[in-house]
Amino acid sequence: MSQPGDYDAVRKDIVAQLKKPDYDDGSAGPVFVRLAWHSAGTYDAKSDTGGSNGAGMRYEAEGGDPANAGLQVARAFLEPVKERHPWITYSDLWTLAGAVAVKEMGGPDVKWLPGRTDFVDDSKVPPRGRLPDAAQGADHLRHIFYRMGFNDQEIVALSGAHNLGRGHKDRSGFDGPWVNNPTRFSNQYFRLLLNLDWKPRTLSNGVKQFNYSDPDAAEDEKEEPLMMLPTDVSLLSDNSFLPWVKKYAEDKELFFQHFADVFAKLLELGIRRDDKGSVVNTDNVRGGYVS
Ligand code: CCH
Repeated sequence: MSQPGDYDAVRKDIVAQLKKPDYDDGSAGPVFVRLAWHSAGTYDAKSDTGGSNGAGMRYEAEGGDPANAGLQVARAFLEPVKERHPWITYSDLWTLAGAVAVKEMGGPDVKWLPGRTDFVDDSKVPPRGRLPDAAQGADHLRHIFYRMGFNDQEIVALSGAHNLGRGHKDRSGFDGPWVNNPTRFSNQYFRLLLNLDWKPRTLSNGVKQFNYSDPDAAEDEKEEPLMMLPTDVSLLSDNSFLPWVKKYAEDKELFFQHFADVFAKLLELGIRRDDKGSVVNTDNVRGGYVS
């Protein structure tokens, strides 16, 4: 067991959990990023509820939300880290795992601060339905992300996380990776979104997505098709989103800077700190928490 507060020791053990030769594309990194995002993406600025405080996904009410299907895998991968550092809260561990995974997969340093607390029961778990629905379009993205306090540029920067990982038929119903190397953080998602010919495709489960297959590949060399969600493709037909897709496709450094800022902001939603960085009060965690 490490000293309470030794976050570097926790970071090292998260890194040690990333390599998973028999899982997906060989890394737990993408699913850690998704866990961090879904833990935070329930935030509602108006009522100041939801957000990464509380680690509500430990309870059926949030963990069993179909929008969170598959994230139990990420939580299970992190359980040995919690066992070695029992002093860290789950809410800190899940958000830190997202930041560490982005960096380890070649992305930017994401500023991360500790101090989140875990719910003692499920009475403050946010209602279901606050996470985005991939079958929808630009209006829906605005509805969801404006609720958290993000603007159009930030929505596009956040979408760049789809450089990582894949859709799973047994989780969301979508199928396939967005890019050829889904465990390497880059701006490839934006370049492919802009430049490939995305064809609508209805999968055998009735789910509608967009696919691309290299038409020049020989039959025996055909790779798994790449995919885009309807929400991803909606970024192309929106006058305010499209310029940012183009900027991030052209300028990897700009994307990395903006992604680092917006991912850090996401992980902090609902958390207030003093000028030393200590959590002072979180109105949305009034009562019912353990520290
Ligand atoms: Fe996402 N995402 N995401 N996403 N996402 C999925 C997978 C990942 C939407 C839908 C889906 C963000 C925004 C959105 C990741 C990070 C982020 C899947 C497939 C769907 C569906 C899930 C499955 O089947 O396993 C929608 C809609 C939005 C709206 O904007 C944001 C923001 C982030 C992070 C900043 C990552 C990473 C994955 C891959 C997970 C994996 O297991 O490989």
